Amino acid sequence: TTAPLRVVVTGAAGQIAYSLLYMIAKGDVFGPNQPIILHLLDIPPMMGVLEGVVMELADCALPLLHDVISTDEPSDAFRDVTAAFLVGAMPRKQGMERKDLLSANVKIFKVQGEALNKYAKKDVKVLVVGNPANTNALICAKYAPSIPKQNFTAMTRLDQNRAQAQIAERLGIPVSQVSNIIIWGNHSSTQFPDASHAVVEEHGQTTSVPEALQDAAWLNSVFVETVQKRGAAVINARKMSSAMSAAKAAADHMKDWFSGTIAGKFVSMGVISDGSYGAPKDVIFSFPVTIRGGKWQIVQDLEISDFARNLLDITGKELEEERQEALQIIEA
Ligand code: NAX
Repeated sequence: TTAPLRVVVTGAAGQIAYSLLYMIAKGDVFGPNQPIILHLLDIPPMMGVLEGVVMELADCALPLLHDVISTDEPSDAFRDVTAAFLVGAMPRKQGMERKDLLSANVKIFKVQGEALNKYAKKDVKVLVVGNPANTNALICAKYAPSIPKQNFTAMTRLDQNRAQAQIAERLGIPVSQVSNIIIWGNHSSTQFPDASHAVVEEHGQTTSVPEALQDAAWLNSVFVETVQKRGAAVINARKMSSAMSAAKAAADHMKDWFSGTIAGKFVSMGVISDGSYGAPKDVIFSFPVTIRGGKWQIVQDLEISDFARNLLDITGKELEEERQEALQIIEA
């Protein structure tokens, strides 16, 4: 029998976690044969709510879920974990700017980086969902020097999934037939959703998305803006930020990281930048990656148009600014 895997979810009393915990506990991420011990972290005022979540997890009667530890202590939450979903943060409210979030959240991710450094497995895979996700991941890595920087990632998979859905809808085909869409840069309104290397597969035939669409104007304007502003559109409609879709994206991200990508396919993840594609170094930048043996690699040698170059530079610059602001907050 397989030994259970310890998986921590922070913000476990929140709305993304409410969907995500079920996905993890029923085997969507680590497979149908991998037992799980869930570690749930939230803040002291949420312990009552968290107790309700623990009750519901028990009531799901899930065979893979061997144990649940719920706590407000990072030392218990991060002990011996192999995977970490860092969801807990202050969520963006209607009308709130991302920049306002930075100061509140940087401190959280410093504490959690230190706890990961001290208590987690040295090969722990960390996915930061809480915003500003890229910069939070960078801070977290900075305070966990005993864990490789490659093990800290930020979620842009929701943006990728949104982009995929937009393309599929435009072409009137199932989402499963669309792949290799890229999200470049920051998980913010400066992100660049790029379908120029994406492909459509139908009846064993592969066509590039630009060729299938025959509508460059739509791809460079409406498509980009729709994806960039999708989070705000969901908030406007639901009066709450994306939760079900965010949980699904987090599950997709971690599943691919642990089990690898299919030959010829890539996915987007915020990872520590080595300067590929002229992106700034040492920020968490979303790149197209392939994954094998639990290790990601940035896809190289994709052609970058002048249009793309400009947008890559804008989102890279924003990440450098966020890094600088975050470091100022920490040093103050
Ligand atoms: P909720 O407010 O429903 O839940 C957040 C939970 O985190 C709360 O229970 C809160 O008590 C807890 N929390 C706060 N500080 C904590 C700490 N120091 N340690 C542990 N737990 C803590 O927000 P939810 O809708 O679940 O969103 C969570 C985060 O995901 C937000 O920052 C949000 O902006 C971000 N998102 C990121 C996305 C991405 O693509 N990267 C998309 C969806 C989402 O907007």
